[in-house]
Amino acid sequence: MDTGWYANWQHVFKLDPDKEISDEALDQLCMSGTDAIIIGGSSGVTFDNTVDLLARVRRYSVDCALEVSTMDGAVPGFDGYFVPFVLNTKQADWLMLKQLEGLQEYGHFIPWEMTTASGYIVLNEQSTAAKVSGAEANLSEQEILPYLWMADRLLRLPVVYIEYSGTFGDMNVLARAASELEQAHLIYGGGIDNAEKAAQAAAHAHTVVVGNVVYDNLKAALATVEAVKSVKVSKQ
Ligand code: 1GP
Repeated sequence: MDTGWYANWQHVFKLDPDKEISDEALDQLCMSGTDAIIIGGSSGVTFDNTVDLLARVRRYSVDCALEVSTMDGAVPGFDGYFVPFVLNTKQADWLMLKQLEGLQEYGHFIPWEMTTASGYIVLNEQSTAAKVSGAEANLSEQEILPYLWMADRLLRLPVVYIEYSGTFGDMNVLARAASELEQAHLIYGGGIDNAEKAAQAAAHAHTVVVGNVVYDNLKAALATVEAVKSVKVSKQ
């Protein structure tokens, strides 16, 4: 059974602390009925811009989690913390070494009960996430399977994150991931810019993450909440 603090999250907006967002837009996102806001980004994340965005989201009752990708951006006071491990890279930094550095520095202060390792499989070669982490993103469905087994069955990671950041992913791959996982919570993110795509991802993933479209088309971003929720209701 999925018992993580994020277990009931079906829809999440991911906000980048390095990007501007108006109070009006943030109000609509936080009041949209989404289950949570995740704060995280692949570049330009600092303590100051992370604290600032957390404080603004804290005016609302919506849950707020941090995706910890840099030491600078490690900020206390969130409802939960995801620590990403990029599985499909050969760069040890992103596999384990940066995370280890974090523990060496802040290990005594970590709220373990709300801190969760998420195994990322990064599948868009063009994304900043892929470039920064050196991910070998050009993988076929067959090639992805060992990563899923590694994450879910060998390492028993609580979360597997299928990350297509910036482009809408292959839903056959996502469906396959959903059917292969035995215990991990499946998160999907990437290229969701309308209700239809959100619904497609929600058919397979436990949690659907909506990122960039928030900055490009707020109305379309808001429509993804209802789309995800109705797929989940119809699956019950
Ligand atoms: C990024 O998975 C998220 O980490 C969301 O991706 O920005 O493409 O929606 P998009």
